[in-house]
Amino acid sequence: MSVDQVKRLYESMPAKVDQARRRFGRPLTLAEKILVAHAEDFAKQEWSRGKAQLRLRVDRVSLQDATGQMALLQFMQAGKKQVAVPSTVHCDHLIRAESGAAEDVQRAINENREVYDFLHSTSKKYGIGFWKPGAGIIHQVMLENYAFPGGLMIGADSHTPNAGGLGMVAIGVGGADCGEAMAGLAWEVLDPKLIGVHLTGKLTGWSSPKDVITYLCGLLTVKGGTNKIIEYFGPGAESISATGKGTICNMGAELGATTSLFHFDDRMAAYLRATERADIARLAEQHRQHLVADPDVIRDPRKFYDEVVEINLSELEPHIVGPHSPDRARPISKLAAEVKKEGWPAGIRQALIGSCTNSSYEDMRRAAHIAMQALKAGVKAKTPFLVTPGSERIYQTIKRDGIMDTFQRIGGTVLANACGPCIGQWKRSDVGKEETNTIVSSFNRNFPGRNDGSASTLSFLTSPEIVTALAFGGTLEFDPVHGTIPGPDGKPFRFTAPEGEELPAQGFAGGDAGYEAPAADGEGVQVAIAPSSERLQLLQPFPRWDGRDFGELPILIKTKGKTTTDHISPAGAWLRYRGHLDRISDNMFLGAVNAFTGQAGKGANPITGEVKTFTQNARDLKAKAISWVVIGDENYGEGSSREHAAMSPRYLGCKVVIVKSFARIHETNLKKQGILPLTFAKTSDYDLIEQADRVSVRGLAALAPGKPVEVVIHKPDGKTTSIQCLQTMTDEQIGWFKAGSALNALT
Ligand code: MIC
Ligand code: SF4
Repeated sequence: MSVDQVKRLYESMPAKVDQARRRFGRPLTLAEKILVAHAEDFAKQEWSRGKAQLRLRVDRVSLQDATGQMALLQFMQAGKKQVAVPSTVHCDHLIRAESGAAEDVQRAINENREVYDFLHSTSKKYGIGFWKPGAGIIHQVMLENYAFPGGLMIGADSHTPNAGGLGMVAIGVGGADCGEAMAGLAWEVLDPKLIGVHLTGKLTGWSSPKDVITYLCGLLTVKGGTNKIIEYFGPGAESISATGKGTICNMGAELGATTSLFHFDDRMAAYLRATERADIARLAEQHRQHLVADPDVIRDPRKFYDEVVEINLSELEPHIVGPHSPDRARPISKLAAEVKKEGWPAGIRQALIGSCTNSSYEDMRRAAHIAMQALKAGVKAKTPFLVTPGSERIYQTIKRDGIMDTFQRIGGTVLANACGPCIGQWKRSDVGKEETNTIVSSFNRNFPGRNDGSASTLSFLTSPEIVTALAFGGTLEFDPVHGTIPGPDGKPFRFTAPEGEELPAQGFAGGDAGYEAPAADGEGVQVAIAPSSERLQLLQPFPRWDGRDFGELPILIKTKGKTTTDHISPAGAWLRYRGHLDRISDNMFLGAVNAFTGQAGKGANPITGEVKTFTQNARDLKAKAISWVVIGDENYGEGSSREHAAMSPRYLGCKVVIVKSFARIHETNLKKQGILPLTFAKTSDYDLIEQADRVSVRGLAALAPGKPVEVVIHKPDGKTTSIQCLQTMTDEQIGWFKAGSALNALT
């Protein structure tokens, strides 16, 4: 977005915000100001938190190479010549960490040539900016180049909210949402409730931005932010750098939040200037009052936010979360006791820093400060140490400033500027497949099987500086804040608290950032997909609803416990097939735990009784033209924005998903793909459903917003039980269901 467009947005804000203040009869929070300023039609729009469906005009769309393939395939079906809003594609997810930055990028280019060519040529053709493999992780690149205070962005990745660190409303969505916004349609989202987080005190010593969010994850849990925006404010916010704010907003995705953001302040202005956007910094300073909440909101937040959380940063202890869920939190000082009690292996096998959440200059500086202390004292790292910088800009800067050298001197490996081990793109050979082992990282997600494909790996998340110190302690029983480790002379060695400036004193290093602009006229650019490709497949429209109720459908799977998108559609090696719906559907539910047996990935075929993978069973049902249902637990579909977790079930015959509760992005993805998402009105009805049951859904022709749906459970002995289920579909979404998908409804 050009400076002129930002200027126009800011100039349009006072009148719109004023109109909203009059209509709502009260002052506004920052999130509300931004939403109001982006309403498609403020006057016609209904505003009601937690109820209304907002139609918004977004300023930007961001895509990465794994989810972006489907987003672009769907965009292409709309038949447009150019994208209607500024958009970029970032090649970051497909690079496997194996031997170090340069070799890994080259290998990725060779292995993924077909996909990169597709992304490159579609970008060129349709007016989309292209960030080459190795240029950086989407969210870090967005923060450095495109995010700006007061803007509204959507991105096909759940950690898009990273840009909230610069005061932007940035929301993770499925690829279909992106495709539609790029085709020029308004974008819809449930008017979110608002959580205000009031920050007082000051981050000092070992405490870091990561601890704000890991602490909050423990407090609010992985579903605590669902359909809510988290707005941070208060004097403590000033003690956090813009990139630190980014860390907090990024990992707000782990609360299921719609997004998170901070009010505009001088730290953001400083970051904008350091990343060569002084013009935007100046504009934001001129319009400062519209880029923060109204003074009355700050004075009396409880009146204007739905919930308020108080955090005194001066008292916040460093936290660590895990294993297996980001809300399993405790202060680092309490970890050793829990490790003993739970019998987790205390020895740390790998320590990893970086990722989109924690790879700023400040993060690297503070981690290097810890490493330097150990180097000076002659203490050796006890675990392998892997570093993923967030962008080429960070990579070049830490190289110039000797930080990379410090990491290498402690035996660390600097990997490509990419997702790598965070998303299972990690060739690890130090442990056996089923071996229970412990790793620590500064990443944001730790679902089973995520990093190295093994559900036996226990992954703990904390700040980069604590991860670095733990690499020297080699055990979860070491508390770097209070404890000591043996020095080379046998005497106890104690780390002092990390230090590190937030921005490089000499400015960021330059170099080839890895960006390629689209063609001025894309008309002649060819986008080719070989029919024999196993990586890319053109999409065929899903069939329309046939107008009939669903009668006695078998249950393909009833999941128990956490069913994240990593359980439904695992990543890692499967990232290879993200552009090929048929191929990727072979991974469907591989990680999901079968409630009837406790086993992951497998279940009895509802017709033949044979135990096979859920995909094999689904393909068998599909061949017999039998549709099926999914029964799920709480916060079903938590985590990633990948719509494959909705498309594969849809493609293999799923008609309805009935769960205790949904995560926001996944529920929308199901609606977009024409699957009926229902929740049990009475949560305990989940327990009524047994393996051999059949499920009917009645009254579909009368589907209407807010109207419950009757579901009938048929027992094998002929008995039936009728239960009530709820749905959250708007008129438009009911239209998608009837058309077979949102895309069918468009064309
Ligand atoms: C993730 O962190 O889980 C991912 C991989 O970035 C996903 C996107 C994907 O599955 O491609 C996300 O966060 O949405
Ligand atoms: Fe990549 Fe991990 Fe960030 Fe997702 S969370 S964008 S996989 S670095």
